[in-house]
Amino acid sequence: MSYELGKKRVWVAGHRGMVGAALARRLEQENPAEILTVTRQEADLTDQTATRRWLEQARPEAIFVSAAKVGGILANDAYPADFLYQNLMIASNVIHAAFQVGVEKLLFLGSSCIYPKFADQPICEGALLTGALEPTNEWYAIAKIAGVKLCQAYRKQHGADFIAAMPTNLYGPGDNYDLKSSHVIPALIRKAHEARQASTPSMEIWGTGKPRREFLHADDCADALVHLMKTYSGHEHVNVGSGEDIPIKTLAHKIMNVVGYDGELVHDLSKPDGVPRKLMNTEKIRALGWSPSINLETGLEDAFNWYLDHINTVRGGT
Ligand code: GFB
Repeated sequence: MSYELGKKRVWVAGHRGMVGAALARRLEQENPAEILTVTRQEADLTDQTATRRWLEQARPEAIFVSAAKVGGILANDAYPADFLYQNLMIASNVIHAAFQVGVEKLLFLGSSCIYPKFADQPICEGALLTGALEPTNEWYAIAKIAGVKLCQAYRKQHGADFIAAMPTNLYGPGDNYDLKSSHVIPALIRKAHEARQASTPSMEIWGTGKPRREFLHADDCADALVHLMKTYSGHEHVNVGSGEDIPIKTLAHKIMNVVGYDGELVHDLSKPDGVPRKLMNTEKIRALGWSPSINLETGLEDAFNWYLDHINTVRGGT
């Protein structure tokens, strides 16, 4: 199948987030009639009436649901109600209202944390709901699983062309650099930079450094999502990843190298490790003709340069 975005009215829900902003940049190449955006002040997507009103007025033909409350391992663990409630509401409100106003195609973004904590590696799409979740992020995962299931339910009951993608851990321009709520890459970029600036002999990483993670640059992710929108229409969600993972300790050394900091690593073992490993099987999206183009080293340099350019304005910036 081929769904062309050219001349369409496309809404990027969550355009101020890292993925939404990358999507808005990437979509320009498709020559859509219009890329629609709305701020939280104009339409709070956790509010059913406001969401419906916005969709009735904006009338998009295609929607990327990249709006979500996101955060790193500690934020997920510390604010379970916020992560569960806000993400459930956004998914329910946007997907239901999209059906009501007759949107042609919708792509919902999940996350690799929806898979069981001890899933076989690399994780196939079919591993969903086959085991217990990782406790630190089960709240976020449950909301994202509900979003995937909503897409499947509207497809099954009403024939709506709603699909879901499951991105791995993402990083890139526009990331969150607040040390309490960020993911590991922005946290370590900031810590290494500040340690270098202050000539501190060591910098801290959380946990043992042994967990392995797969990382994908936000621009690669946006490219994959546009590709899926154009080429995929099916019940099952699709994994979006780089196909490679590395231990956190190795990642830390790569980041120190990019930043130019050569101090020691100190482990804060009071912080959680989370899932031991979550490498996704990406055969399905590769068979659809997509593969990533930004390797981790280049991507980390890009993220660091973005951080330096925005150091006074980034969320959680110094
Ligand atoms: O990126 P991160 O917060 O997310 O942590 P998760 C990844 C790993 O890096 C964990 C370790 O093992 C952390 O303990 N780590 C080391 C650090 N130093 C740091 C640090 O300074 N900051 C952070 N944040 N981590 C999230 C989920 O899990 O992944 C979300 O909680 C979502 O639901 C997201 O799925 C993609 O990969 O552990």
